Amino acid sequence: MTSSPESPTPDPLRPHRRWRRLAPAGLGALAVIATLGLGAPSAQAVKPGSGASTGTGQVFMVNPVQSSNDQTLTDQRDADSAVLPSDYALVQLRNLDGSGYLRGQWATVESATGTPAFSRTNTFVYTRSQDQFEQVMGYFWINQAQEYLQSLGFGSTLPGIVQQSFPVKIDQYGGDNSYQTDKPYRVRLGKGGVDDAEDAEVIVHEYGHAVHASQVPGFGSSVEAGSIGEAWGDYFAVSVGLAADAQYGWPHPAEDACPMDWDSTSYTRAPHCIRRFDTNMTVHDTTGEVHHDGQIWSQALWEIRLGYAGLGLTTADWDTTLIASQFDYAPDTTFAAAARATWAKSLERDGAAAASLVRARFEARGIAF
Ligand SMILES: [Ca+2]
Ligand SMILES: [Ca+2]
Ligand SMILES: [Ca+2]
Ligand SMILES: [Zn+2]
Repeated sequence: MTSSPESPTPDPLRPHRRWRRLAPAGLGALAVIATLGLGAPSAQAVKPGSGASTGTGQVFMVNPVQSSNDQTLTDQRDADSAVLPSDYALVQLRNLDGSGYLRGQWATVESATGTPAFSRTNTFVYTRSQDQFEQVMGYFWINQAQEYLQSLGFGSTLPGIVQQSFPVKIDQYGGDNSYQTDKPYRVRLGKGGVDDAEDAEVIVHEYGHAVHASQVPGFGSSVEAGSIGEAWGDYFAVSVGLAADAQYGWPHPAEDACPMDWDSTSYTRAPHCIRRFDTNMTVHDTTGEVHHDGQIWSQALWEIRLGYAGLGLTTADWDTTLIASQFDYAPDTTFAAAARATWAKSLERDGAAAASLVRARFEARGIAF
């Protein structure tokens, strides 16, 4: 469906309000935009952009399966009716550059599908059938992931990670598979099945690859390093989503340890998770396929997260330690070498009990060092 960026969408900040916009003194007739009888003003040529760094967007609360635990939801060819109004939330958009487009300090949306979203009031409220909805998801969730890293100290007390505006391209390309390329940094989000950018865990997974590439240029040049990359992307996606659920008070009745609950409705049986953190696979179960083998690593990451809570530490403590340790991974690391680096960082930052937990959870996966 086509839509102009601002017209058919109700403006949540000004419900039911109709007004005549008057020209600033001296600008003359060109700047008079009469909107009487219409919901919102049309584009104004004289003063593009809002000049403001914050705005309002409508997004999914990670994804509609995570926020509802309705495992019967399906794409229905991108129909608005496939989800409920309660699956959406209005959020503040931050760090915008004031251009009126979804561009900012940490994310730049470069959509190849649909008109680029634009608002002079930085108000970006769309529903899933509109291409601009995915643009808003891309902007919000990349910024959210970067803010999460910063909340842990990366960029202040610890080295910064992906210290640039990250290009997010939403493509029509066919396969149901997003990917990230690190030269130049960019994530492409496809539109196979459920549109990839309708699931925050797809977006943040891809950004997770950029995190590794930023920490260790060229990371992922062995099968085990590539598997760690996929595992980290899944873990980071879930962790950022759960942190957002806590930050905004969003419901998350679905299973926590489940990446991409919504995107995977197109290709999994319920409960829908693209991969799992409880396969109990060990290094004896590797196939050489990085997404498959990554589930060995991601299970350890998840179990350490749970174990930290039992030690009176927080998920933020674990995520900080894990991410800090990733600076010490070689581009072609082995599971064992990376596990040892993670153990050493946990000993340094969180003490002996945490370090022995880290060692035990990796050993349970057959990763000994
Ligand atoms: Ca869509
Ligand atoms: Ca998809
Ligand atoms: Ca999830
Ligand atoms: Zn990946």
